[in-house]
Amino acid sequence: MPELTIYHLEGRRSERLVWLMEELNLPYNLVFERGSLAGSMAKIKAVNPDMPMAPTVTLGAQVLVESGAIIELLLGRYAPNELHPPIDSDEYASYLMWMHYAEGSLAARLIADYRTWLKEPPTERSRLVDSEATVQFAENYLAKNAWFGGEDFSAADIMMLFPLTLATSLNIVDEAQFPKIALWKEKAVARPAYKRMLEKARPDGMIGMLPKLPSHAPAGPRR
Ligand SMILES: N[C@@H](CCC(=O)N[C@@H](CS)C(=O)NCC(=O)O)C(=O)O
Repeated sequence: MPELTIYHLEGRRSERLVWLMEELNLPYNLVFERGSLAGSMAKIKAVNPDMPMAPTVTLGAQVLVESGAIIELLLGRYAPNELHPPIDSDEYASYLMWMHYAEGSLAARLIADYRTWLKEPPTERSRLVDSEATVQFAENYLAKNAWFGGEDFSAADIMMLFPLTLATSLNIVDEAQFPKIALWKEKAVARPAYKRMLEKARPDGMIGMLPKLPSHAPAGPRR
């Protein structure tokens, strides 16, 4: 495996890559400036001026972004039988759906609602699929499955933890409405590899938290 370096912002999506490498027991370098998101971002910009995002990783000479794509690449090349259900199973289809749902639908809608509601608190639910609907979809799956890849922990759980934590910690949705997600989070963060990730990648706890929303959209059926 070529040398892998993870350029990281504390408490942000780059934790996914650190967690993955800890689960797989594979080697990596971790680059960030402890306690300074701006300092860490300067390091990211130095290697990735075109698209300065966390995670940015270098794999050999290649510079890459998009956590989900990087995870799929690393598993496919260096750990083909780990952290996903068998490819010919129904669970694999669900696993792949959640791998992409995490950023494609969930994070995208959470962040869109957060930015809008920060300026103007919502008084009614959207007619379109909104944050609450995207989180409810995950809650419904966890009512029937232990993990986002079915029976066993998988990389889909690594992808889903960041947006589902964002959803409740920023008060984009009401935490009390999603008990299955709350239980799943407890199991995920109890994993030894997650704890090792925290020690290395978030040594001082969460820094630079965005402000919580004063209120989320009222619950209930959409018009
Ligand atoms: N879809 C990307 C999102 C990456 C992303 O937006 N990362 C945030 C940190 S969690 C970031 O770098 N934000 C900096 C900015 O938006 O300027 C992924 O999953 O890697």
